[in-house]
Amino acid sequence: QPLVFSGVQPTGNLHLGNYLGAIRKFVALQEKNDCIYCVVDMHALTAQLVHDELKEQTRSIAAAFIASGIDPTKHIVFNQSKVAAHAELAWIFNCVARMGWMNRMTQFKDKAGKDAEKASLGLLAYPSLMAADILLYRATHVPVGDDQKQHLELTRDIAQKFNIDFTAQIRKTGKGVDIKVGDEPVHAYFPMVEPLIDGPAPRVMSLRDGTKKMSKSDPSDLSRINLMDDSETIAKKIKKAKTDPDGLPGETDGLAGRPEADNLVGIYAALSDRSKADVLKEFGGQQFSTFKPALADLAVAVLAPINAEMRRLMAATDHIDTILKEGGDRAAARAAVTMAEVRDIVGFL
Ligand code: AQP
Repeated sequence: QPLVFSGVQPTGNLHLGNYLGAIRKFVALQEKNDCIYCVVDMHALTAQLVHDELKEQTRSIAAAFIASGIDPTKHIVFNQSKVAAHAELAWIFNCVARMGWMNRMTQFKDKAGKDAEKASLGLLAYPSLMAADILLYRATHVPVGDDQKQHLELTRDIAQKFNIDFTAQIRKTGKGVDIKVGDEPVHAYFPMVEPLIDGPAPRVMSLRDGTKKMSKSDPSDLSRINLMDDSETIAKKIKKAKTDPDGLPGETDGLAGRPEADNLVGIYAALSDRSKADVLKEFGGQQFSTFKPALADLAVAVLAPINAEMRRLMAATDHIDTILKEGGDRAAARAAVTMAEVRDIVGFL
């Protein structure tokens, strides 16, 4: 039975990269799948420990989910800290995962900066908590942007090592399935999750530098389009976006070595649910001075209704708080089933 899980950190304003790389996919997946979407507030402490706006930002991510079209009555929307089992399973995974695996994570290296000794233990263990988020619900599919690929590989490594280390104990519970890892028979409890990364904009790049990903932490606000930007700001940012002097090519091959052009075409394609090739059929041969206003109109048409609905939802927070509370209760009930089995497998009395 496929189960979709993904999370977004309440660490600042959501931007177009978060929307196209993650939230838009969440919306599409809910049509045919059972989905759990989480505001990962425990992860947010790794970015900023003392955070006066954490509650507001948690609500605002939930508002973005709902304003984008996620139905919290059919699926589960909640904030991570409501379900303590995330931390409990993460502790077990801390004991399964190896230090070397964590030290190799490029996100840890980027965020820890030059003096990794001074980074928090939480930042190093971030992928272990992420593995717990996903595997607590025994999720099978995880829609994320391309930057999370390495963390999902680590989630698979943790699941695999747990399955191998505890295979005899899993067999006793009768809750696993027989698989082979190499030639070794393993009774697997946790599934191998599939990352869902594809699409025309799996990594939306900065509008100021096509080689850097669009990011909440970029000091230049012109580098990103925020979901809360008004229409004029969106148009201004796209107008100022860096481009090269050539016009748009007729085919995708012509985007090679042109990161800024590739990025803008990818954004257009993702926003209009088309392929890049299809977008270039329409705009190939034209100048950016023609393409940019069309892109700005499209971005405003998609984002303005989301922006307006987010503002409406944020004006009276009771509704959001109720959704998160009910979602948390439903998530906790599912998590309890996994944790009872995991405690038994591990040997906790
Ligand atoms: N630029 C991006 N393109 C495509 N997808 C992206 N995601 C983030 N940036 C891009 C995806 O958004 C989801 C939620 O991300 P997160 O809340 O875990 O935050 P993050 O990856 O740390 O996002 P930021 O904005 O880039 O923050 P900083 O500046 O702190 O690094 C994930 O699925 C992610 O892949």
